[in-house]
Amino acid sequence: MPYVYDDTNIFARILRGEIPNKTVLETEHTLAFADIAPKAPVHVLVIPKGPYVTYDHFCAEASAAEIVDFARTVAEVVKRSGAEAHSGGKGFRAITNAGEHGVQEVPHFHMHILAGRPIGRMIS
Ligand code: DGP
Repeated sequence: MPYVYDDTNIFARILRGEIPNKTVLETEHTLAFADIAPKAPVHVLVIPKGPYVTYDHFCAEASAAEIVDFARTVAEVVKRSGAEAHSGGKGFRAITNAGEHGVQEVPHFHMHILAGRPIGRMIS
């Protein structure tokens, strides 16, 4: 089944400027902004500007330029938060939820960057 992107989702509306956001970083293909309900001292959402529903959709159909831009934006968000797992930072978690079993609420691919306190985990 093809991926079907619903452009009425809240992050599409943020990208169109219809809803305000606290932007952390913006590049040609990617937007990073503060989560509205932060679960940690650092809780940033990183999203591609293109219409991708889930991580696998993004990896399968985004251009190389979009994928590299996204990955580099994640790295820059981590660096700016001071949470690098090297050079003195205490680390972070990068989480992406997909679909019903992945408990995804907003159907526009996003990666949560959580840091600033020990972040619990469900798998070991
Ligand atoms: P997920 O379950 O992975 O789909 O998480 C969606 C996240 O999006 C959740 O942590 C709350 C956040 N969120 C929902 N609506 C808004 C909004 O309007 N603005 C911002 N900044 N974040 C939102």
